[in-house]
Amino acid sequence: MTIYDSLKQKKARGEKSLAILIDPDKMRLKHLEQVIRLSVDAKVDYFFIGGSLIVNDMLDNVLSEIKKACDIPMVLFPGNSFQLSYKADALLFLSLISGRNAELLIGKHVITAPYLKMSPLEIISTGYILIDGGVNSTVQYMSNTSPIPNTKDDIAMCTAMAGEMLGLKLMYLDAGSGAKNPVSTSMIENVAGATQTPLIVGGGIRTAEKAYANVKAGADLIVVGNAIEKDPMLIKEMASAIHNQSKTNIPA
Ligand code: 1GP
Repeated sequence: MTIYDSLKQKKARGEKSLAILIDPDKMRLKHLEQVIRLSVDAKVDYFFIGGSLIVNDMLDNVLSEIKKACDIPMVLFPGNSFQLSYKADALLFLSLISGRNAELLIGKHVITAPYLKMSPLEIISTGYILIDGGVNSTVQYMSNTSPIPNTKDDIAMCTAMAGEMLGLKLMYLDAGSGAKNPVSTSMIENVAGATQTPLIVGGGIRTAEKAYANVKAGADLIVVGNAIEKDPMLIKEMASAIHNQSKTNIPA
């Protein structure tokens, strides 16, 4: 079964998923081993691999390490068109629909399409919606776009609706890595209520409580990066809160 089909099936069954975001530049291999081990134990659903800017050439190494150690699917979440590796299982083909930078809406896609067509990767078209996270994020700077203000639920909702009508298969609400303010539950509720595509939410999620609130509000897949890099022991409680959709599993 494809990763996209599994996401749709889980959505239909009301099951929620956790993806751990691994920035190949930031993660040391020793630390990676620990993150993989804890992720397998906690039944983490996906690894997302990517960063806004990758300076060191560690992408292939990181993918090989993960593949050697476990079966958790690896999804490329590319910050740019150079972040491509056939060692992954799938790629989020991101269109930055919150922005008005034609290159990131369609331009880069035209250039990469023939390479992706030849690749064994599962390509998942994704409406990437950047929300103001209260800090100037790397994505904001690199993409030269303005994020949607975090109180403007209606803009996020209409953007996701348009993305779905254009045929994008997933929506990703992202406050940006290291966001001070993660995406609000009211925005998640509004977007989830107006669209049928699986909904990914990430950026600045630091606690199991927030992850739980997000899935209750309608997010299907929660992405956590920074918080796990700082404290890999969080993986277990995040996964438990998301999979069980229960506050009782969140340690006090
Ligand atoms: C960023 O959604 C991801 O694109 C994850 O953000 O690193 O803040 O968890 P964090």
